[in-house]
Amino acid sequence: MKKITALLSLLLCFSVGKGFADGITVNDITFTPDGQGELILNCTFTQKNITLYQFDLYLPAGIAPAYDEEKQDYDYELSSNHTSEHALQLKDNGAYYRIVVASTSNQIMAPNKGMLLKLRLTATKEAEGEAQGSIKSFSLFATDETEVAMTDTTFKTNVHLRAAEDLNGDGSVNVGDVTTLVNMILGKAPKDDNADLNADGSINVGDVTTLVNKILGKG
Ligand SMILES: [Ca+2]
Ligand SMILES: [Ca+2]
Repeated sequence: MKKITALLSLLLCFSVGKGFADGITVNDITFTPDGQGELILNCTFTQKNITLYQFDLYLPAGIAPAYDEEKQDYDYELSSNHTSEHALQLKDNGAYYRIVVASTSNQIMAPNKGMLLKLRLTATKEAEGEAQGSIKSFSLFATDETEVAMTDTTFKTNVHLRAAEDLNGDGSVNVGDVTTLVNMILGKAPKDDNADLNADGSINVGDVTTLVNKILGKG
């Protein structure tokens, strides 16, 4: 028992003594039925005087960074350790997205631990199921031009989009969706653009027929 305790304290000393290595981790992403997901990068940076970082983001087919039409920019959040001078630049290079977070005036980002970056993603039908993405060539740079490279890392993506006919969003297509559709037609429920199931531009009894046929396996 003493030996085990001694061994445990030795291990503890070792892990404490090792300190924090610079590194990044990334979450696996489960998308909502509407195809929304969030890539969250967490980090431990002990390197001082960091002004910028860059990496290449490889996403499975059918998944892309979300674009916010209102902001006229990609939909992302930087950690509170960034100054207001820091901004994200994203370039679609075909096989991957190169992402650079830099300050326009070489502002230092405080040494950082925890959430570094949140990037919102959207998934289409093409991405349905499980796949893998990766982050490669992650480097951060300090004011003295020191470059610290991070180990490449991977993450899983899980996409299960809602069927067009699943109007009440409960994961299955059945008579419950007919009730939702009829309520939309009667104005008792807000109309959903997805409810135009026969794609004729209006939501009416024709869509009920299409939905019932689908439930009966005729659609
Ligand atoms: Ca349903
Ligand atoms: Ca219709």
